Amino acid sequence: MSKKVIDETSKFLSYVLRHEPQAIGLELDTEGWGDIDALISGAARDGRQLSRELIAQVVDSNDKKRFSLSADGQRIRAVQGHSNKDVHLQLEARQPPAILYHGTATRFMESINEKGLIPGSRHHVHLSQDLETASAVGQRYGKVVILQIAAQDMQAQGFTFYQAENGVWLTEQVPVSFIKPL
Ligand code: HQG
Repeated sequence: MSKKVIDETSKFLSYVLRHEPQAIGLELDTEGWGDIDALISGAARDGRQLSRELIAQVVDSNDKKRFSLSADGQRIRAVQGHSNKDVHLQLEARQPPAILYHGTATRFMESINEKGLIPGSRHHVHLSQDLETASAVGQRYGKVVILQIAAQDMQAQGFTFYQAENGVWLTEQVPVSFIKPL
């Protein structure tokens, strides 16, 4: 399958599995799992040709491991990034490294300096362990600023951290006092 088809399918799967399953009449359970046959038939009604092979290829080749398959191979979910209100991943709290990074754009800094980091439409604020990822995330929105987050200090103050299956760190919000531009 061409890279173009794989990339387009990955974007489509992100859209339905994170945000709008109802757009193709797909039901997700609270853990975000959707039935692959229902996904394929829902997508077909929307004029999009998927197959189990294509889906498996997207899951395997995905640079950020955005999706996972159930052990029986019948279901698929996005591992982070959700905004859908019916999905509530039961993630285990984990101890974060001392510092985590968040890449954002300069134009958001005035508001971030006032309110801290907030999740926006997603369920969590997304943080990464490495600068490269943070930089790539920030670039999507404009001129990049990398923020250092004092994650262990936050945890000591009672904030909870989670790690998605693909390594992305998640927390509900980051108050201004724990944020320092790199
Ligand atoms: C910003 C991608 C103003 C925040 C990435 C970000 C990630 C504020 C934007 C995942 C703010 C939200 C998530 C405040 C935060 N005022 N702006 N108080 N607080 N923001 O896309 O973190 O490639 O929802 O800095 O890799 O950029 O799609 O979050 O710029 O893991 O798999 O509001 O999405 O993954 O944007 O990215 P997003 P994000 P995928």
